[in-house]
Amino acid sequence: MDNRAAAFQTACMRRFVILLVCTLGAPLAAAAAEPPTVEVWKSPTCGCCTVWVRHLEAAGFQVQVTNLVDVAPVKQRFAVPPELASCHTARVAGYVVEGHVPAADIVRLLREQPRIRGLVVPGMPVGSPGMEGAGARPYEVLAVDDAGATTVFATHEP
Ligand SMILES: [Cu+2]
Repeated sequence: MDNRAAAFQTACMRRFVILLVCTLGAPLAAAAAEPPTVEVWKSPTCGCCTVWVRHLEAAGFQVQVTNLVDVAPVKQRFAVPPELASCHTARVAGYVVEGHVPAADIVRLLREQPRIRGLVVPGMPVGSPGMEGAGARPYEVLAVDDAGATTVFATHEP
């Protein structure tokens, strides 16, 4: 290949890359501006679940709620370890979100995109979003990896 052919090929390649960035970049930028929809499964009578949904909406998330008398099969389907379970289960961008996880931690999850199954707040700690009230105590948001092992993702003080 002579120099001119090589230069032409490089120019073509550069144009191709620019085109690729332009076509892929626009929808990605739009996606970044608009947070993805959060799907939530909860019991129809769960009050704290509804307050948590309102908390997500107030933070700018679109939320799609499915009411189910028995949420356990959903937790099983998304491989939420039973000992880490809470009242409601959610999915966003392929991650599972179990329990009263603050919206700010979901925003961080979507920004950092760690290789984990999702985030959980086991039980229903008083002081977490949707569980406001007297007797708030510190609680942790845990990251669950694909093996079901946990690490602390965030700690929240009352
Ligand atoms: Cu709850």
